[in-house]
Amino acid sequence: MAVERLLILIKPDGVKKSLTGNILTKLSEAKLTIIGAKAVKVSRELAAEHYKQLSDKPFFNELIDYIQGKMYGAPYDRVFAFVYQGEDAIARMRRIAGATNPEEADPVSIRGAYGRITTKGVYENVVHCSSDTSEAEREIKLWFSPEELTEEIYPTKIIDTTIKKKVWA
Ligand code: DAT
Ligand code: MG
Repeated sequence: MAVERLLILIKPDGVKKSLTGNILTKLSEAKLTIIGAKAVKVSRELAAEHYKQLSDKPFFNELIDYIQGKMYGAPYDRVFAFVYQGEDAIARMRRIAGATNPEEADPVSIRGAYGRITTKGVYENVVHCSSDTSEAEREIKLWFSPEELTEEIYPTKIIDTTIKKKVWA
């Protein structure tokens, strides 16, 4: 079995329900290594790029509002993003996360235990979990820059830029 990486997001419903600790404890059963971690206020652009394969779905706009935490407002309008690495990481994490539809998910999985379907039909399923290695690579590169990860998992290059950058005053 190969070493894999994947993106995990604790979505705004998980943040609002104060489930971060419970979710990380449950995920630690997979015995993987965290190689990146941060809190993110999700822009509309990032949300749409993350879910671009679903852009033709009737629930797309609600999905974008949901991952941005629009309905929760500050201080819950954020996600916690993690990159995990280890043997067979994707299948192991998806098993712990549970099925996409929280009503169909194993009741002891994260989504089965903590997810719900809203009256608008949005699956509030608490976590995002990459579903295969190519999706994982796309998502990790979208959410993290090389210097935010402790390991160099994909090739990098050095470029000259004149971009203005915010630093501590
Ligand atoms: P997963 O998150 O399990 O990889 P996905 O990639 O197919 O599932 O969909 C992404 C998210 O979109 C999912 O976590 C919840 C939402 N979603 C998917 N199918 C849905 C549906 N039929 N109704 C409402 N929301 C849905
Ligand atoms: Mg998916």
